[in-house]
Amino acid sequence: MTEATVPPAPARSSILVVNGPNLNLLGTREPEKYGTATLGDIERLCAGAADAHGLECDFVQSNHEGALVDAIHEARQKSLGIVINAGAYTHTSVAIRDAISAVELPAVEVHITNVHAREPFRHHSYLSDVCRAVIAGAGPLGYRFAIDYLAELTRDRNV
Ligand code: DHK
Repeated sequence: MTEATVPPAPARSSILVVNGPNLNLLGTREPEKYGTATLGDIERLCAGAADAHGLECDFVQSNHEGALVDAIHEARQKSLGIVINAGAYTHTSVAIRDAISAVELPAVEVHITNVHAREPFRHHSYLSDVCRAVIAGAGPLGYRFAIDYLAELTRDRNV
């Protein structure tokens, strides 16, 4: 088959939304900091935001670092981008950082709280400089902003 007759690969239409440790407890976890929205509420928010752009979301939440790395690797073949709240692994995980770098997909780091207004150990992120954008302190809306950004970034692009 000549190059001219090779059909174009179908455009990717799915964003991977990754949530790390303890985010399964949203809704009841320190609501004065994290609010009362559950992880299910946030996933519905993400799905609605993606749908408005003609996109879909895949979701993963795990309390285990390796499971998050595996999920990021799987995105390489099927996702157009990654939204990631790695929870506490944000501040500790070279492995998650390296996974984001390795898959070469645009990623957005999200935090529900403003980590820069919290304890000093939350001010450093291993992920920020390998992500295209960082959103912190906007609550669950941060996930929606991240999806809007990725949709705009990848519009008309077969990533
Ligand atoms: C969530 C966590 O679980 C913390 O470990 C981070 C982040 C902040 C958030 O604000 O969503 O430090």
